[in-house]
Order: sequence, then C-alpha cells, then structure tokens
Amino acid sequence: MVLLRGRAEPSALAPLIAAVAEAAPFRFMTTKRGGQMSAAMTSCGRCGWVTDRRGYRYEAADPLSGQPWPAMPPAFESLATGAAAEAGFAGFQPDTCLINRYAVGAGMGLHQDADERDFGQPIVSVSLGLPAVFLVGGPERQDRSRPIGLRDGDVMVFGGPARLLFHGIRPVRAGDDPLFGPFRYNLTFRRAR
Ligand code: MD6
Ligand code: FE
Repeated sequence: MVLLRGRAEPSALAPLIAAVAEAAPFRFMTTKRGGQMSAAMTSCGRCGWVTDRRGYRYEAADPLSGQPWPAMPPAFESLATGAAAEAGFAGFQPDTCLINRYAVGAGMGLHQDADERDFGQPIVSVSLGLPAVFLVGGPERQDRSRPIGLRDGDVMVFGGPARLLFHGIRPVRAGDDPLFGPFRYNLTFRRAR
C-alpha cells in the first residue's frame, strides 16, 4: 500500500463526479444477502461494479438505464495512471472507476475486492470531501485491522501483496466540507476485465 497524501486536486474532480452522476445517478445497491449498502454508488468507464440479489459483478451497462456507463473522464484516468506509476505500477490501465458517496454515518464493512480478473493489477483509491478512517486488516476476515486516516485529496494505491487484504471504512463523522458539503466521496480505479 502506498499513500500519496494530497495527490489529487479535489476542485478539478468535483465537476467530473457531478457529470458522471447526471448520466448514471448514485444509487443504494442491495447485497447478495438482501441488505442495503450504506454508501451510494455509481461508476464510469467500460464497465461498472454492481451488486444485487444475484451477487457482485461488473456489467457493461448501467442496470438503472440499460445504457453503457458514462465514459471515464480523461482527468480521472490520468490521475489513476500517474498515481499507480508513482507507486511502482507503471502501465496500469483502469477500465472502470467505482464512485462511492458516504453521507454522515455511512461506512463500509470489512471486505476484499475480488471481482476483478487479474489481482496483479492494483486499485487506485482517491478520497474526497469529509475525512474517514480506513481499516486495513489481513488476508483473513478475522485478522485484526489497523486504522489509517484518509483526508480530502489523498490517493492510496492498493497493490502487490496488499491487493487482497480485508479493508473497510468506519462510519463517516459529521462535518461540512467546503466543496463536497456533508459527504465523503471515494473513487476506486480498477482493471476489472
Ligand atoms: C472507500 N475503499 O475508501 C472504500 N477497495 O470508500 C475501498 O473499498 C477500497 O480504498 C479496494 C482498494 C482500495 C480501496
Ligand atoms: Fe474495497
């Protein structure tokens, strides 16, 4: 894991997130077991991550509209490839960006990102808006986890031996970001296929 503090430019990314969400709105998806995720999600790129009663997968079309996901904005892609290269993953070419939006109190339980084809490819994660505590565990769900504070503009590259570690997000605490208001956004760039 490589943490690049303040590597992203939040004011350049905010309007691009808004444009993606105009075409593919944030929605609360359902897990395999029937629960609702507390973070709202959307995607851009050649495919997008979806979950419903059938499980987790990547789909070429947004199930809400039946249309292809919005294209990945060039500034998203260059941020992801640049950060990956700085972290030692030159040649990373994401085909999707999952966008999570957390209201105050929303979080994400411990999970592994294991729906991608090649775990040799890293995930580049960008934090925007309200701060959050990212929990990094071990290769097994029950391994103890340690907290890492993530702030507006931080970029984390999750690759190599870290790629399949369990991780999660503690419930976001109340606050008001000058640009993003009472929300935290997270962009995760992946090579899914
Ligand atoms: C989040 N991030 O920061 C959730 N997954 O809101 C993730 O679940 C994540 O940051 C894989 C790699 C990096 C991540
Ligand atoms: Fe994850």
